[in-house]
Amino acid sequence: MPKLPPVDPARAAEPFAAATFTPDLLASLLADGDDELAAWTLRSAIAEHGRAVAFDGLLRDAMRLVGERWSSGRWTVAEEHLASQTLLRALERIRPPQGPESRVGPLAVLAGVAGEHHGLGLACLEQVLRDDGWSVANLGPDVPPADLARFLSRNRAALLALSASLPEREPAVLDAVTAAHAARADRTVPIMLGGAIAADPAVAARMDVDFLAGSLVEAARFARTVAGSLPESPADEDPFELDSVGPGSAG
Ligand code: B12
Repeated sequence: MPKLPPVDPARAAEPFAAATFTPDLLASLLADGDDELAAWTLRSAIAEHGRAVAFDGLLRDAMRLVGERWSSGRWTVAEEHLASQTLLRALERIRPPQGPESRVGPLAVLAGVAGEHHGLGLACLEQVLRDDGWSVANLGPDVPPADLARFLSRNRAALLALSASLPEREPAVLDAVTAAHAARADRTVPIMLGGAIAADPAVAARMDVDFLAGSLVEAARFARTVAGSLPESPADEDPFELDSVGPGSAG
């Protein structure tokens, strides 16, 4: 049973101190399948620190605990899977509100490289970028490079964010970067690489990318620089369309 903060109805409207929301509490809520309380802890941390800091801190540390308990055998794959699924549902509950501006903001394409099954970091990045006014196409984990290239050639992306965790994913990152460059030969789409692989300096040195993000705070900062350097685009321009994706355009 997770240790929940005490509930006193008379003090319900008072904000909780951030220290109440520990990674240990969040990890337990996630492994209990409680997306409602997990969302509440995340929402409180976001209110206090902002979304990127809350995700880089509380959320990442909670999932690190999940990983430790999984690899030490204290929890099984079942608990890890339940925690991951619960986190996805909790994230759905705390999605930033989507106003009309989210449809006209510059487009960021997010993708896990081929073979990469870790997708929670991308789900977090999606929310951070939406908060900053980006339109986001989160393609999720395990995107084949050829399909990524086709998506980029069909859509007016202003930023590509690639994700990879394990070191053995290096060839897949190189393939994704090569495919992205080939799709937009003018190389006008800056590429940012994130996930644990970006923290390995030896691997990072071999990557032909514009930015290596060790955290969502850094990623948001880079994305703001990119957004700030974009030419003004007409308000009615749809960032999702360069060519139509009708039946005739496949292949
Ligand atoms: C959940 C999880 C899984 C789930 C993922 C479910 C899902 N829907 O994503 C599943 C079950 C699929 C999985 C599989 C595997 N996993 Co796993 N997994 C984890 C776990 C517990 C949490 C990862 C997570 O989502 N964290 C939350 C996110 C938000 O944090 P994050 O990934 O660190 O991302 C942060 C930053 O890196 C950044 N970020 C992330 N992505 C991006 C992208 C961009 C563009 C940017 C800018 C930033 C950014 O933002 C985030 C917030 O700061 C970790 C434990 C840990 N220490 O993290 C192990 C862990 C990463 N997994 C591990 C392993 C070994 C595996 C497997 C090989 C296990 C196996 N034998 O099959 C497979 C590999 C699958 C594959 N082909 O990719 C190891 C990796 C060890 C290593 N060598 O690095 C870890 C560390 C567990 C451990 N302690 O051993 N895993």
